Amino acid sequence: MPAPVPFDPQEIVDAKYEERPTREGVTTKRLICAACDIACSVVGEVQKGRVTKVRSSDNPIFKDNICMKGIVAPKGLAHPNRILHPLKRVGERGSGKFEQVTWEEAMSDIGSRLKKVIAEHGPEAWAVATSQWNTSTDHGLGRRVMNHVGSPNWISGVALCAGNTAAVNRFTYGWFPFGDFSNTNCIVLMGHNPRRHSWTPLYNSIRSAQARGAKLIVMDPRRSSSAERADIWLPLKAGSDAAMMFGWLKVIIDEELYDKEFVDNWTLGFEELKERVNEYPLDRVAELTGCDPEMIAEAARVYATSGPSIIPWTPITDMQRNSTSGIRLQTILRSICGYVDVPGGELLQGFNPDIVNESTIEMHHVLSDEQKMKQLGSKDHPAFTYRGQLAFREPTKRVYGQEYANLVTGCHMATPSETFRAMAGEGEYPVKAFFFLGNNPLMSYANMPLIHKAMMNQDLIVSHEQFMTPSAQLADYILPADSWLERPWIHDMFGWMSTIRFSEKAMDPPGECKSTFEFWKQVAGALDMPEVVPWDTIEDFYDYRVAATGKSFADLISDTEVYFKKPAFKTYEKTGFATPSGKVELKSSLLEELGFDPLPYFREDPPHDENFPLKMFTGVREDPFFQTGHRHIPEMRARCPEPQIYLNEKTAKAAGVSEGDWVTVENQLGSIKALLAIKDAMPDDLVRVPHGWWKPEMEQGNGSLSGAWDYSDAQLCRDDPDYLDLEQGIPHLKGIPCRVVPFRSDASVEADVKAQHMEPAE
Ligand SMILES: Nc1nc2c(c(=O)[nH]1)N[C@H]1C(S)=C(S)[C@@H](COP(=O)(O)OP(=O)(O)OC[C@H]3O[C@@H](n4cnc5c(=O)[nH]c(N)nc54)[C@H](O)[C@@H]3O)O[C@H]1N2
Ligand SMILES: Nc1nc2c(c(=O)[nH]1)N[C@H]1C(S)=C(S)[C@@H](COP(=O)(O)OP(=O)(O)OC[C@H]3O[C@@H](n4cnc5c(=O)[nH]c(N)nc54)[C@H](O)[C@@H]3O)O[C@H]1N2
Ligand code: SF4
Ligand SMILES: [Mo]
Repeated sequence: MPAPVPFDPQEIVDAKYEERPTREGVTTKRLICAACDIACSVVGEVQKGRVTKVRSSDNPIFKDNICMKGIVAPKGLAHPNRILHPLKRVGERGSGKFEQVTWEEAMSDIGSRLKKVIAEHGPEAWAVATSQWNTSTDHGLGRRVMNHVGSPNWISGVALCAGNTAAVNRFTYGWFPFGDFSNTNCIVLMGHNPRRHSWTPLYNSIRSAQARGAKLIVMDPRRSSSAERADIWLPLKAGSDAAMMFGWLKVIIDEELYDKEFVDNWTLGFEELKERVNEYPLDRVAELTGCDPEMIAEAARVYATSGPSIIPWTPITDMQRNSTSGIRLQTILRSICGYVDVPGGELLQGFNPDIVNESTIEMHHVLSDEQKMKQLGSKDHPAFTYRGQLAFREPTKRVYGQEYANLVTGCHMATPSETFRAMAGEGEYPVKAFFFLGNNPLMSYANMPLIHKAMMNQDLIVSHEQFMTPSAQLADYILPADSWLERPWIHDMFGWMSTIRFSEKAMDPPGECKSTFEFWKQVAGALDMPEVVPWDTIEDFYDYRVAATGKSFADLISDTEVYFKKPAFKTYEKTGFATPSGKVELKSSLLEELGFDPLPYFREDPPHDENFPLKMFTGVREDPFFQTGHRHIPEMRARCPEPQIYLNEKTAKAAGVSEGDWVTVENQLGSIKALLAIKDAMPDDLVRVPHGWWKPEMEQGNGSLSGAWDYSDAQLCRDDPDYLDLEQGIPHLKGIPCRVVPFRSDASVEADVKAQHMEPAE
């Protein structure tokens, strides 16, 4: 998620400011924080070659954008747990025993073992998992090396967070829009709940918009802090967002609140859509969502009549069994209300023509069509795979000047579940080598037991990491990664916006830590293809990327904080939309070709199972940590020492548990333990499960995996067919059946599972 920046370059230019004075011996560097993935522009104070402080920017545009995770970063990254040297596994896989080796020794062995896997099983037997959010300097080089080797099997956390939404948005209008927060009249948050210390720039943008008079509509089963500030709060049932949007469309179409001219001139499939929408009268929607029909209608009217309004991207609809329909319904609402590519609406910005974008660096054209079609997940859940996105090549070239637009890196991915199945020996073909960078794969997808099995079944696992995560504990080699304080960075807003920002290198990396640029350069060398990453240094590589600006990277970074393309609106009037028809496809020709319903729909929940009477969701991110990280920092842990689940009083009572108890949350797949916090903001029968808990202080290696087997939510996240989205194959993390019981040991959970003859999910 990139931080919203005002879309008008003039505002940036006008934002003249003076830097605050610093103490003697202190120099400052302009940085982009990567302690989370929203990328605030901040300042690093450097003393004697080390960053001693991260503080807010003096630029009035950015000055409020900082949170506790950014401020504590110099301390967190200097922690003794930081991995400083390459490590090689010496005991059994998962024994947690490693010895120090050199980068040269590691890379030489990695090169020969990877070549062996490729020779035996084909290049597709090599999978890579990353999360572009964190690796930050990968810049598409991983895909580039993989494409040259011939492997399509790249997966990422973005499959559950914005990358998949980007891919699905293309089916309707060919690009992934970004909301114009600075000028909009109404903001609709579907669950999405930015806070002062959770995606701070978005929180600030929403607050500023409200202060200007913009309306706020929130859909959230829980009375979240955003819900408390909203003009309208729709307390819908978890997982029912797509049904809610059908209700909105019913009102907007019946009451003719849509933009008729835009619909007539620029959309296809309106009549069919109308028929589908008629299957969702408000009383049915009220039943599916649990919300009052009058409130549903009122919210729809406010959205449709406020003038340019935005439905910002939300991770909530990225993680539902109706994800594709949910995301498509958002695109349809935006389109028929006439909010696409207008000021205050949803901006289709395209690439910045002056910077070599990551999609170009990735060189997708060198991977043969035959290898592309082998991408795992292509057959059953193709939406964001090469197969699903292939037909965008021609339209994307027509509108955006190049065939491949890997927006948010999510448009040519393998599906994670299919990849782990193949790694576990249960897939279409074997995958035997697995690399991960800036990703904690064991805990960052669904079905942790399967992922564990998959990792234990590998011939070679390589991790590029800063810390000894549970996933890294299973690796053959762990290579020490640098951090955002220790390298320069070009932030291209994940290709989502045309704004480019720059971050300086503030200090040298400690020990033998190296960037992902170095990592991929060395992997290319070890595979005897050094020409694939031909630049000597990261600065050379950046000079190549910015050459069209007429400046070197060093000059640009010293002059420029933000680099803009001139804003343009309604460019589709000249080029058409980047869809096969050139129109907004309310009925998707491509989903139809792929064998799916071309219109959105709502799949109702599987039948209620009285063994698991509650529903759980993963989420409500914790302020002091980012995802599975940061648990090692004492100042942060003190704020949130243990994983907590939330229940309301009534539900807790029915489950026989009370505030402060250790409890077990369990379902057909697994169980976790957590402390119970009673929250009256929770509705009946809903459980909040925190994401990403492990304890770096606990024993490493198989057995505990530093507490991952005790606490990680991925043990409860199912990926059997009932709980996967059909088109994308991503799991349902918002409304999974479960139960909460007083804490009990694993052995007693297992005995109970056997006694009830419960079949574990696949
Ligand atoms: N079960 C389950 N799965 C989920 C979610 C969930 O709620 N439940 N949430 C999803 C969401 S929203 C997201 S965004 C993804 C995130 O999933 P991940 O991308 O796996 O996010 P993190 O848990 O932050 O793990 C990132 C790892 O990168 C390391 N790292 C940080 N900076 C660098 C760097 O500069 N270089 C390198 N090499 N490594 C670095 C950190 O130490 C950390 O171990 O997970 C998704 N997966
Ligand atoms: N401090 C901190 N900040 C973070 C992160 C972090 O780890 N720490 N992670 C960042 C990342 S990568 C992400 S993706 C975001 C995620 O952050 P948000 O987008 O805010 O999402 P969540 O915190 O997962 O959940 C937000 C809300 O969704 C509601 N909800 C649950 N199920 C449903 C449903 O089915 N429908 C609807 N409409 N609402 C539902 C919950 O009640 C909750 O209030 O946070 C980012 N910000
Ligand atoms: S919100 Fe906090 S952690 Fe995220 S980029 Fe901004 S300062 Fe860094
Ligand atoms: Mo995310």
